[in-house]
Amino acid sequence: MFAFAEATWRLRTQTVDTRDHTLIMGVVNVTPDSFSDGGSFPAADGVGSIDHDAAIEHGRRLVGDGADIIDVGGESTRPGAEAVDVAEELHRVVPVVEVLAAEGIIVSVDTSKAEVAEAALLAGAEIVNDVTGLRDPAMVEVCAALGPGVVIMHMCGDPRSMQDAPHYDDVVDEVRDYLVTQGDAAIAVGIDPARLCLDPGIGFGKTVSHNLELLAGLGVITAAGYPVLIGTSRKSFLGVVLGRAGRLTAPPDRDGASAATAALAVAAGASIVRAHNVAATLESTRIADAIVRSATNVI
Ligand code: PMM
Repeated sequence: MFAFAEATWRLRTQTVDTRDHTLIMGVVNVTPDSFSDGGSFPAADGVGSIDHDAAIEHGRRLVGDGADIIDVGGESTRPGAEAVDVAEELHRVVPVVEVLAAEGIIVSVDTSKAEVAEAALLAGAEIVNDVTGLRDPAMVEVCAALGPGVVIMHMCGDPRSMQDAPHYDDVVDEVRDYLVTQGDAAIAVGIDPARLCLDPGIGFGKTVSHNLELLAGLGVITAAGYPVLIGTSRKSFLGVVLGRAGRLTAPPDRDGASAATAALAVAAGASIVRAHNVAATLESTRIADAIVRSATNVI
């Protein structure tokens, strides 16, 4: 607990740090079917068409609420979700990235496709958020060539299969080892270590117990020395835990629970928190920020 260590993260054209506060990454899912609602923009006029203007407006609103980074994604990673082809993902994501980046907003692109990452970076994105943790050598090449901040996330399997009986002997150690190995491989092909950020991938090929153990052991992952991003916002394990307490929740009802996990992640040394409800996350993380920084000063 109270493991505050200032982190610096080099992005494509700028560097961010956590001297003042834990960074908040607001979610803009430009998809017709994100599981978490409240950040998903299908057009009213039919399947597959996307309301870019509403997505852009939502990104601006999240910045107004205090988001430091906006994460724009065009492919749902919901368990069992169908893959989206490159052309469709480009169509969903690039116009949104272009407008928000031109307004000076730090934009992250949530994609596992090298072509989409490249187009988004050329449109002004600063960060590639790859939920497949740089498994694709073409993605590594794009990141080495264009120099974005890179989020390496752990996922067991792929979104279609990841919740089929995931098993770990020690989830914290295995996830940490995987992330460090992927980071080493990225560095070996020329990605600047100062541009890497690790994410244990809460909900991606993990049972409820695995998710809770990862959050309890987050300090083991932050101790690897990279900035750590954590995404718990509105996820189903929160619904399961709340259900045990007799509270049945849809994803948008889980913002209090999400904010609680965000505060605990800050206490364990996380540098970036990914959230749908940025205002609620800002309140919980700023309090946690004040506490961990005060503890550092006492020591
Ligand atoms: N979770 C979702 C999508 N992208 N990226 C990172 N780095 N970490 C996460 O935990 C994560 C992510 C889940 O999807 P949602 O945006 O629909 O909630």
